[in-house]
Amino acid sequence: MRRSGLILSVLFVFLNVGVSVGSLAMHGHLQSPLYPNPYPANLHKQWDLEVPSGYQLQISFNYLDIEPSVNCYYDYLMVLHSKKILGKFCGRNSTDPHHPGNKNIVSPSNRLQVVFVTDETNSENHLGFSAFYQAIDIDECSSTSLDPDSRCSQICLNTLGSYLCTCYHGYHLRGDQRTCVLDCGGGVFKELEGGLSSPGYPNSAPLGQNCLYTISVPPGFQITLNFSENFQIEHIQHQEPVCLFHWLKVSVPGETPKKFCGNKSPGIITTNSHLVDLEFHTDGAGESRGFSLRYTTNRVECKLERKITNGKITPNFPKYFYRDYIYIRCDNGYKLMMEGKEISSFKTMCQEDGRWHLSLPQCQIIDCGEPKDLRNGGINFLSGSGNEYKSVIQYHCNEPFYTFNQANKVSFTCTLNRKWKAEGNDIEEIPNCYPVCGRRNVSLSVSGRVFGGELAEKGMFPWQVFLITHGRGGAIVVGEKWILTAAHNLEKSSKERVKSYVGSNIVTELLKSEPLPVESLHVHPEFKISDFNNDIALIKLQSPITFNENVMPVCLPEQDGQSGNMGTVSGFGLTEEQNTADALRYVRLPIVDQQVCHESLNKARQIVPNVYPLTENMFCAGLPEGGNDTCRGDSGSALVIKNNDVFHVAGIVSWGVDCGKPGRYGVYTRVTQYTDWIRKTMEEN
Ligand SMILES: *[C@@H]1O[C@H](CO)[C@@H](O)[C@H](O)[C@H]1NC(C)=O
Ligand SMILES: *[C@@H]1O[C@H](CO)[C@@H](O)[C@H](O)[C@H]1NC(C)=O
Ligand SMILES: *[C@@H]1O[C@H](CO)[C@@H](O)[C@H](O)[C@H]1NC(C)=O
Ligand SMILES: CC(=O)N[C@H]1CO[C@H](CO)[C@@H](O)[C@@H]1O
Repeated sequence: MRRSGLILSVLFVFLNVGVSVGSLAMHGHLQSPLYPNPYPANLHKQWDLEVPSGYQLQISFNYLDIEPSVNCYYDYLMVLHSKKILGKFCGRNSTDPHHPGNKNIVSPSNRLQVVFVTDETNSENHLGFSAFYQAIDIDECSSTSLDPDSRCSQICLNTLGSYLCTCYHGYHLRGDQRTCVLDCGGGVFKELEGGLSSPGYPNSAPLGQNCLYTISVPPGFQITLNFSENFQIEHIQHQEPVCLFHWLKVSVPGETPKKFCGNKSPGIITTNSHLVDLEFHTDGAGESRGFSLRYTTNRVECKLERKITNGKITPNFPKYFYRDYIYIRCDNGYKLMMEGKEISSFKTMCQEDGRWHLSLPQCQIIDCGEPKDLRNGGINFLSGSGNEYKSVIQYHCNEPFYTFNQANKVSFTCTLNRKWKAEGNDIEEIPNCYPVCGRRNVSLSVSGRVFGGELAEKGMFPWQVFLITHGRGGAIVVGEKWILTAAHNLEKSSKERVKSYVGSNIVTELLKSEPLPVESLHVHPEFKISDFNNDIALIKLQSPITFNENVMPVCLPEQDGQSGNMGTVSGFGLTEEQNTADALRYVRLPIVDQQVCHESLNKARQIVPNVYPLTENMFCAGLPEGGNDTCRGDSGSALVIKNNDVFHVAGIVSWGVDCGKPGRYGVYTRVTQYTDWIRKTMEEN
């Protein structure tokens, strides 16, 4: 507004000049009549000179020769302005006291009258005068001719033909183009700190003002106002509202504006905002000296809503402000978790709204996950829990049915790399639990001194299998998936027809359970039904048996049974001839010398033709007096020998001539001949 006002006034002046130039000359020439010849007598001639307004008229003489006389009494040239004589001239040259010389005469305005008067003679032939006049610019600013109502109140600028008024800093020119009033100042303050005050402060503020100031700094900064002590805004006593005519209103977005007046400085106002509007208002009366303030800003603070346990915040400052970054790292053994998910690193920035752009994560203890299951074994925590860092676990096998190989470590620790590590060992593989063979988990009520068909107690022969193929037979558990039997039991049988039952001594109970599903049959390749040589076969099960006190494997033999050694044979066929048993029975029988057995069989061959030849793959067991023996239905069952409390399968019930007759012995497959074949078959299948 103020600037455009200035431009308007300049245009206005130019307009005046333009008009004047059109009708009035800027300069002119005048001379005495007849010049350059002597002037006539009895003259009274007047020139009314005028130049455009806004200029002064200046006249200068380039020649003047008028009869000299005291006070130019006879002839003279007179210059007047509004009847006021500016000069009266006569004389021949500048030595004459009334001669104008080189002096210019300037009119106070744009007009001038020149009068030339002569008396009745010009006897000395004076030539008269020649003069120029021109418009010269008035210095209105220094001129005292301007009437007081036209003078500039502050700064006057002289211009060609006119003048301009302007104001000191902090003031602006009013509509009269002449007087200056105080500026409201300010407008928008964008610096992070600064000051502002009401117009005229600390002198009286102009009346009828409504000055607006806005402090606007970037979001993320908060403005604090610090009002100076010297504060005075008109305050009408006992008038409600108190700040009725003059006031300072402070507005912060989202809050009710506050009005201030009176003599008490508001002091410090913490706005918590990056935008503050101030309105200073005066009406047409009263007096206020106003206010002055300095404002400062500080960055918004982001608070840490909680401590980080088991972790570190960097950098570590007492407070964090807008644009600060923090990093969080967890202590060794802890991991960064955010919203239930693990993150690899964490960094967050304090935002302009005083919040972190990401909320703080947790440091959670690392864990190694569930340790691997140990088949036929279990895990105990030696220390720690939840699979957490530094927990120590110990594997154990389900004793007494399974056991580790001695070399294996059984303790594992949850390490920093989140893996279970065996102590003092780089191996992460867990050990295996191997079945314990040749043991029984029963305390027998009798010492087993009785020979012959005794009923077996529960768990006494846990390796005993009840086998049904084309008929009833027996078999021997030798591994988790392996059953040993006589080859002739599987003669003309398919794996589907082979039904194996374990876990009880009672046939009717066994038959209530599901038979063990068979995967494959492995009859010794050199078995011949014609001579019963190599009467040995393996049955592979589809899934491993879990051993317990009722089912356990027997050990394979390390060495041959010597003649005279006592063996024990169990079986479901072991009773008087022709009768099959419901309960498992057993007999203890001595191993018979191979030569004695030969002879026994030779004798039998005299009565019974086609008695099979006795080979080195067979041995005999039994009592010379007969009575207690194995018989049909026992085929495939084990003859075991106990050695250091461990039972080994020495023989498989194979064949015999009659059952329980004196001088006759049962014939058994000599298992020591086949341990390599058994191990190879089990490894390869
Ligand atoms: C407020 O201003 C006064 C004087 O200008 C100064 O002494 C004082 O320290 C300031 N207060 C704050 C909090 O800035
Ligand atoms: C049988 O096994 C259990 C553990 O399952 C054991 O406590 C018990 O002593 C064992 N008994 C015999 C006679 O070995
Ligand atoms: C055969 O076993 C029975 C027990 O069932 C026993 O009484 C008998 O003495 C045994 N016979 C011989 C000859 O050892
Ligand atoms: C310089 C000059 O011309 N001076 C003359 C002025 O007039 C007087 C007579 O009035 C002469 O005597 C001067 O010589």
